[in-house]
Amino acid sequence: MKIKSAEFIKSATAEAHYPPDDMPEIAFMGRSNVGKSSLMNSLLNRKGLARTSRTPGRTQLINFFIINDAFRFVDLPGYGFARVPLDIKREWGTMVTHYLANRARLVLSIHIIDLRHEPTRQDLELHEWLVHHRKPILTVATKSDKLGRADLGRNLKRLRGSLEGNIIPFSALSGDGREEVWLGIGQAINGLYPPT
Ligand SMILES: Nc1nc2c(ncn2[C@@H]2O[C@H](COP(=O)(O)OP(=O)(O)O)[C@@H](O)[C@H]2O)c(=O)[nH]1
Ligand SMILES: [Mg+2]
Repeated sequence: MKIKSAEFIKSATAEAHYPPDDMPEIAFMGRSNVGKSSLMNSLLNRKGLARTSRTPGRTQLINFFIINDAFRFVDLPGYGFARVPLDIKREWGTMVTHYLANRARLVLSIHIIDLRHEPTRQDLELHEWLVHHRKPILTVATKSDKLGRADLGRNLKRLRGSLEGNIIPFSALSGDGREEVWLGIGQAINGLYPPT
């Protein structure tokens, strides 16, 4: 995919502030600090468009970006802070599932998981939610550069045993997996994902 333009549009917490549901959207989600912003920046060849940081941010906002004036990337807030109070966790669930359940033009949910570790309980809960609601899922198993060849193969096999659908190993450092992720996004925009 040639990126001609990529711009931040707006942040929202509630549906009233979403942009109109009038073009394909690709949503990115995962545990906070998993590498979500790094994946989005790598896909768009933009260093600072989706902010990356060492300290997991506390902002609980849905961020909309418009790409090539044709489709949107939607950055959903990360989950899984250890020290977040329960009511904020509930708020996360309500806000994110509301977005995911109500967007007619949501063509792909990109779930980012750390390839080094087993999926967390919340990773599995989100995955099950997406499967149950028949959302097209692409799992991106990130930070693959941190693993040797043998561990990479073993962890990927383990992930494929516990998650449904396509799983792509990815590294924001080397760009490995980037083209495969774009292939999935392109298919989704064209109504061809999951491929049969
Ligand atoms: N080695 C390596 N580090 C990564 C990768 N992706 C993200 N990181 C690092 O992980 C940390 C969190 O990344 P970020 O994209 O901000 O995560 P987010 O909270 O999910 O948006 C940062 O220090 C990144 O540099 C990757 O593919 N490989
Ligand atoms: Mg981020």
